Amino acid sequence: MSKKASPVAKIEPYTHPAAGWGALKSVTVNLIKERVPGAHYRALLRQNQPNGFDCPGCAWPDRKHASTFEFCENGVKAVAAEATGKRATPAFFEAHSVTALLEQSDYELEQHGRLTDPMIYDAETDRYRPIDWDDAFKLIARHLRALPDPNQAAFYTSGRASNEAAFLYQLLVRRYGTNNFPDCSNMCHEATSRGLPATVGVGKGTVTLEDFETADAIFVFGQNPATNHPRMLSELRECAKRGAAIVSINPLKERGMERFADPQSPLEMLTMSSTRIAGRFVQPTVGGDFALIKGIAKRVLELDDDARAIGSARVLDVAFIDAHTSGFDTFAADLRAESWAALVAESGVPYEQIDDLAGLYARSERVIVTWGMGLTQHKHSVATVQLLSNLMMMRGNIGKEGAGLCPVRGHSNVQGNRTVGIEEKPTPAFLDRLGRAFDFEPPRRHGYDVVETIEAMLEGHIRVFIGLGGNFAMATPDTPRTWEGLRRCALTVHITTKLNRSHLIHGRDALILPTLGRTEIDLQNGVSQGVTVEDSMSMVHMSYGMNQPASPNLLSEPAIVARMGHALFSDGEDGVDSVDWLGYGAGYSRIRDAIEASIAGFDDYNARVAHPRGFHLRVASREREWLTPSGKATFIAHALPSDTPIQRARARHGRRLMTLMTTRSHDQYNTTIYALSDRYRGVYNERRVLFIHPDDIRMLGFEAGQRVDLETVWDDGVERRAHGFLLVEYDIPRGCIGAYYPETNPLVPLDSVGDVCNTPTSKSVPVLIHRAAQSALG
Ligand SMILES: Nc1nc2c(c(=O)[nH]1)N[C@H]1C(S)=C(S)[C@@H](COP(=O)(O)OP(=O)(O)OC[C@H]3O[C@@H](n4cnc5c(=O)[nH]c(N)nc54)[C@H](O)[C@@H]3O)O[C@H]1N2
Ligand SMILES: Nc1nc2c(c(=O)[nH]1)N[C@H]1C(S)=C(S)[C@@H](COP(=O)(O)OP(=O)(O)OC[C@H]3O[C@@H](n4cnc5c(=O)[nH]c(N)nc54)[C@H](O)[C@@H]3O)O[C@H]1N2
Ligand SMILES: [Mo]
Repeated sequence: MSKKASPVAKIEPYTHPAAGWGALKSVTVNLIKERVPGAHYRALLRQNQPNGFDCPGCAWPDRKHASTFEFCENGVKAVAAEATGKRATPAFFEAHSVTALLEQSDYELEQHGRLTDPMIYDAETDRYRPIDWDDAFKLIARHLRALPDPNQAAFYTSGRASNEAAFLYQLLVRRYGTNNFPDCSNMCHEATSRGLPATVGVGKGTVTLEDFETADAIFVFGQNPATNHPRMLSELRECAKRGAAIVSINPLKERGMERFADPQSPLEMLTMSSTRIAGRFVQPTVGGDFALIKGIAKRVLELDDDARAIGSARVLDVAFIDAHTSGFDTFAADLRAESWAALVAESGVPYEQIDDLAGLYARSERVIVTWGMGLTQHKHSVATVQLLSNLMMMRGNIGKEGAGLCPVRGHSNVQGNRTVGIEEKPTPAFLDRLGRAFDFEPPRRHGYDVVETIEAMLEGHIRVFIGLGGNFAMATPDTPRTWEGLRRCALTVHITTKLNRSHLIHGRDALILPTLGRTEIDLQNGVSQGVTVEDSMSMVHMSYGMNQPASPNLLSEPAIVARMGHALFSDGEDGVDSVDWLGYGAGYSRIRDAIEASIAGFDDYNARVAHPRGFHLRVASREREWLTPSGKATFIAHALPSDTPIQRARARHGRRLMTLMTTRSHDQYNTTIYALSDRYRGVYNERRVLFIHPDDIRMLGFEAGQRVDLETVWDDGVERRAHGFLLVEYDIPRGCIGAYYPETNPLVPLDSVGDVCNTPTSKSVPVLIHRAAQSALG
């Protein structure tokens, strides 16, 4: 990739509170850089407001009592990226071959702006050229019909798609005959979605925003809200102000968890003051949460023993455990048998701190635990999520006001996508109802997730790849192998707003289908259409775009899916399909009626979602109804992991072996790189940085500011290296290092996945650090 003359890298610790004036400045810079037309500014004021659009940034919910303008720096960046004045037109593609575009960095690709017309790859000129929409749909239908087995096609979804688009998409795919639904969730909160059903019956969180108003303590595991869920900080600020205890559990002391100046608060902004957020910082080793949570639970059990011995009030919620749960005795016996030495060693957290956390947990009447990628992208993530659920059950902290489980999802509608059927392992009940509603027999065989899709591409089994949003080539692990897989496909199709690398790593035939963004007016037959989304706390609401479309030749996502369905099922020799595809594309309330008919919980969908703030989709566990086989919430015991890839690699390489976590900078949205800095971590104009403990730099014989290469320790004979990372001294536990994704994805082996969830272990990669090869310097 080319390196244009770029500003010099600078490392300078950030000493201000998170957000505040720095955020306002960053917003202004962004709007100018993106050349956002003035008329689109008002869109920023209607973000997450009734009758406005749902912010495409993150899945954190909105407050009922709308503040006039819920300001969020990274929300504005997401909107500005979509409302940009820049365009990637057919003339742009005429001027750049795919080979030439491949030389550009992800940051440069993002700068070309919005796509304007459907394009098809032409091998002779190595360029994308325009194609008519109808011809594009016919080409897709031809490829899909030519496959001997529908399971040879994979249909990816990224979590920005609306409920309407996602529902229609899954209907198309299942009528076609497969459950191959790899989705971004497979790489994200899958450990939550697979872990929670076994303990509490539902793979979703149990809290709503109101619960934050009365929680006594909030434990934040593995999350960087100042960057990834900035509106969560306003909530935590309120909690901190009324005296709730906030604990950050993270190998890094993320700045936003220390002090926060709320741009919503004129007083804080004018007086340059700020609010202290977390009162406690616990820094486990990367992947140490499993042992830490188990340690807290063990200590809570001991505190209960002590209370019983002196006849004072029990620490355990015995009434809850008796009435609502099963498996407690086995769980407790396992905790008692675990040695403190092992728990302390594996967590990297001193006993005194574990004791302090257990004391806080036991004293607090109402506790919320929140978690993000720091918990879900490890080998033992499912077990870790289940241990967290156990801990909460010990004191009845589920299904109680002010308390509960709060997984914090990423993409703004990733939770809704799963609800409406983007699921490679659908339940029989779901399929039965869908089949009844549409009078067909849906495929029963489980489909491929993300990792299985890549494996099947490499085996030559998957021939057609269709992506509803996202950037599959960059978001996925083992980059060179993923690229090889994509290039083996007969057809790759991307429904997308902007150019990204996935469009350049293509199959023999390839299509780019440009779509409206959520911020844009979506007219069908002259009627403005809204779409619906479900946030991280199961609130479903309507979103109306308000900007003029980036180009007259864009189609909405539901319209694209509808016309694909029409081309596939109604245009062929089989005659007209029983599903009125074009009818669905022409009015989305009909899609919502279809969702109501086929998915539980959506009664009166159109009516309920018309309410300005939408409605809460029932979560049974929140109401202490346990949809587990036993009908009870279930304690699940888990032994401390042994013989993990990290442990094996460390046995071979000793202290030189490092556990790498790959994470987000402040200036990116997943694979979309807005700019090259990471303000709160003190990094400017550089993405290839490596956060490392100063003593580890010395131990390895390096110096801060030096460039190094990373090499994965894996046992399949494949060499995995990433080059040219700048060593940055950082307050991070010894033996652990951090760097940004997606640059580090070539280091994540395809078969390095979480148990049960099959999520790439993006937060625990065993690596060695080498002096940079000469060629990578300069
Ligand atoms: N602006 C912006 N917003 C976003 C995104 C974005 O890229 N940019 N992405 C969206 C998406 S899809 C998602 S999933 C979310 C992601 O939001 P987060 O869950 O915050 O994701 P990350 O930044 O990958 O990592 C989170 C934190 O995990 C910590 N961590 C790493 N390893 C461990 C560990 O072993 N234990 C613990 N306790 N902590 C650990 C890291 O230090 C980091 O602070 O944000 C969403 N929102
Ligand atoms: N190493 C490592 N890898 C990771 C992670 C990590 O922490 N570390 N995180 C993982 C996680 S949590 C996730 S969620 C995945 C993200 O994986 P993806 O969801 O696949 O990736 P994104 O970067 O969010 O996708 C961005 C692209 O979506 C398209 N897009 C944007 N808006 C729209 C829209 O409205 N409609 C359509 N159709 N397209 C749109 C644009 O073309 C843009 O380039 O990455 C995962 N990969
Ligand atoms: Mo995510």
